[in-house]
Amino acid sequence: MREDADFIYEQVEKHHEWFKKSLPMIASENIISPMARELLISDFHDRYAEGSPGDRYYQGNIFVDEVELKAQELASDLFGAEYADVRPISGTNANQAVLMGLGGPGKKITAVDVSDGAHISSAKFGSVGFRGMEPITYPFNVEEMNIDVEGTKKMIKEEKPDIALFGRSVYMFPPPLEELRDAFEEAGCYVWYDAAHVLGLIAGGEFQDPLREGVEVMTGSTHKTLPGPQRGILLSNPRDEEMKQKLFYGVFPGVLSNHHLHTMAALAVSLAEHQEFGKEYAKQIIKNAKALGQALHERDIDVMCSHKGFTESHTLAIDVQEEGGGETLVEAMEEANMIANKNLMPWDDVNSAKEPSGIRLGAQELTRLGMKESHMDEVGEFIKRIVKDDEDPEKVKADVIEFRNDFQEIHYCYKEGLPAHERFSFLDKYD
Ligand code: DSN
Repeated sequence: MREDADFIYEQVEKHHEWFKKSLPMIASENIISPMARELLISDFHDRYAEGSPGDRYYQGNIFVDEVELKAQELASDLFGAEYADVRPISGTNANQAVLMGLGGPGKKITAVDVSDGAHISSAKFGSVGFRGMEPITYPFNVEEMNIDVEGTKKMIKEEKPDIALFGRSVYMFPPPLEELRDAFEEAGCYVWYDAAHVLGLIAGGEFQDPLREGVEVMTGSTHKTLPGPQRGILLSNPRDEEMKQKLFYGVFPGVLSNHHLHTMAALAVSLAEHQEFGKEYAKQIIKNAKALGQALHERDIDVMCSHKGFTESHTLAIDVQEEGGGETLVEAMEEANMIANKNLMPWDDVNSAKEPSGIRLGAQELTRLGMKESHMDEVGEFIKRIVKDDEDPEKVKADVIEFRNDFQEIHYCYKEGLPAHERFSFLDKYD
């Protein structure tokens, strides 16, 4: 019914209005650029393209092929990868493709534990389990918020996994890939890195460079620190042709048929933009995350890893068990127009995911809106007023709205300066 359709539009409008007035700090999100966003409503959305450029199962892909080839070229270039597959439609989908190609029942995989910040797709109850495998989890050093080097080295040597998987969703510090290199070589395992959270930092040259540190296949979603469309990517410097073929067929027909062509076009534009603006953007994200960590720490909030500058990425992990736990506090923050998520901390049982003791914060979207280190102090004060002072969220919200008023435009992209949460202008034509 028409009223139902109108209802949906109303909700989206309200959502835009709300986000215009909020501080978005979910570490896995970002705002797509105006040029890339425009492509999401193109005719590419309405088409199918199975297979790969020049080898399709549908007609009508002449220009789609050009875009896919360009996206592959941009991705290869940006990440120094011999092989780039831009077809996965999400990070989890890219992970499933690797598991389809390289994994399988009876194969051994080592991975980070979910409580230690791994993504659910690397868990037994996620994609790894779905492929009939059970991850053996790395020993973890809570002080350092990273996997334990010596323990992991020993474990890889003893277990001799088929695949060693790295990467996390609470990702402050790079895993010690170089230190583990001998162990990988001895085990002969495939080394796989889920870069979703830090993809834009890697591309900007501001995190580690996994494909030069022993990693053979890297996956990721493309809408976090790489501020593209909601989509995935698979990048590899494969050890041989057989590995490349396994990855290729792992994607199609392994885990997808069509691959959502409008978001692929948007991804290509986002990659081009990141080539130009990625370095500067990545640098500022990290500076802002560190500054936010410092601002919270000075306000007596327990940000993990104060002894090592809180983070080397966009992410901060905060222990709020004393202040009421993650669930209660992110709800109060939301009432004050600060959007963050509750998160498991290493000491939490995975079954307490709904009521964990931590909060995860990301600085990538605040940075995209033009904020710098000095603004992080103000953001820290807003958070403190909720977390420490238990102030009425309505009062904090009024101040958040006023503060956010100065940050309405998108940066680090072509057509920089356009509004971040405007109503889509094209809709007016169809009223
Ligand atoms: N679950 C997402 C995150 O927030 O990290 C990644 O898919």
